[in-house]
Amino acid sequence: METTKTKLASPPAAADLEEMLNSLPQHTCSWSKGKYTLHKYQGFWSHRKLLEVAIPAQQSFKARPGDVFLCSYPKSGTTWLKALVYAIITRGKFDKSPLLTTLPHNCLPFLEKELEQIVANQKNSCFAHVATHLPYHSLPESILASNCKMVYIYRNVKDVIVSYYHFSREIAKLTMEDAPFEEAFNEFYQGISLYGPYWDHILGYWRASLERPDIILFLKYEDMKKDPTIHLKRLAEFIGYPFTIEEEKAGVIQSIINLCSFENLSNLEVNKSGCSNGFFGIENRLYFRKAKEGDWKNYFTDEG
Ligand code: PAP
Repeated sequence: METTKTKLASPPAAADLEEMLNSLPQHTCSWSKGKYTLHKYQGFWSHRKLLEVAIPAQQSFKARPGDVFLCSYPKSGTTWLKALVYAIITRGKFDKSPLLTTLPHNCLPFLEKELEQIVANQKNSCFAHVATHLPYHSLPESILASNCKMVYIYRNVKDVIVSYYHFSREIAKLTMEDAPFEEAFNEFYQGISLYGPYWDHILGYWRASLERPDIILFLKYEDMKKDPTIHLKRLAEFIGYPFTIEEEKAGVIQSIINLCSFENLSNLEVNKSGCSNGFFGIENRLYFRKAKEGDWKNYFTDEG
């Protein structure tokens, strides 16, 4: 795994950041008709716009003990995890939950996009719940130094590839005919994908979790689908918001599961027709495609 860090002593000035970004290796994905370019930084691939925030975050972000980080490789269940965590920490008013009118991504901030908002929120609130796709080795050092808890969600890699293919193809506004799946698969397999290589990403967190099981919780998308109750209880307990017996009896767990289910969220007007993830102008519906385990079978050959 290539993890050589480009060390900066302090947050880079805009011109230095620009120069550094210009010097990074670039790759325009072959399936994308020139529309999807990734930059390689500290051994992983990302969009320039995300790096423009991630790099200063690495240098200046001061995590506090008690902050919780929701970590994932893209398309592994981030939207669901964000919705669940938000519903856990704001439980009590399900019929008026902001999740009914707001994209889950806008309920909890994302480190590589909303750094300024996160820092501003630190002045008002006790603890933050922040999402990130950064690999473990590239997290801001304060997250590790403060022993912040991390929840890592992962998913069958073949379904991740299919989900990633459709998401990035739609962002590039290409049809399936114009963006051959086989080419996207080959690049992913070679490690060239957003926040890829995939295996470096998952292994980085996995190895760290073996050393620090008390601060990193691994959740598997498919297990959560199969038995959401048990995993929601683990999640709530881990992030410091355990359910009381009274809450369990009152059906709070089931209410959260229902509120955050794909069926519920994907049918909300905001998630069907909104376009509120301003950073890239991504339509909300793109975060809610099928949510089926094993969709890869429709794309892979027997050898795949
Ligand atoms: P992101 O990394 O861009 O935020 P992420 O949420 O991790 O994406 O992954 C999107 C996948 O989660 C989609 O899978 P699919 O392409 O195979 O359909 C999406 O449908 C699925 N998803 C979104 N919301 C939910 C949910 N509430 N429950 C289960 N799966 C969901």
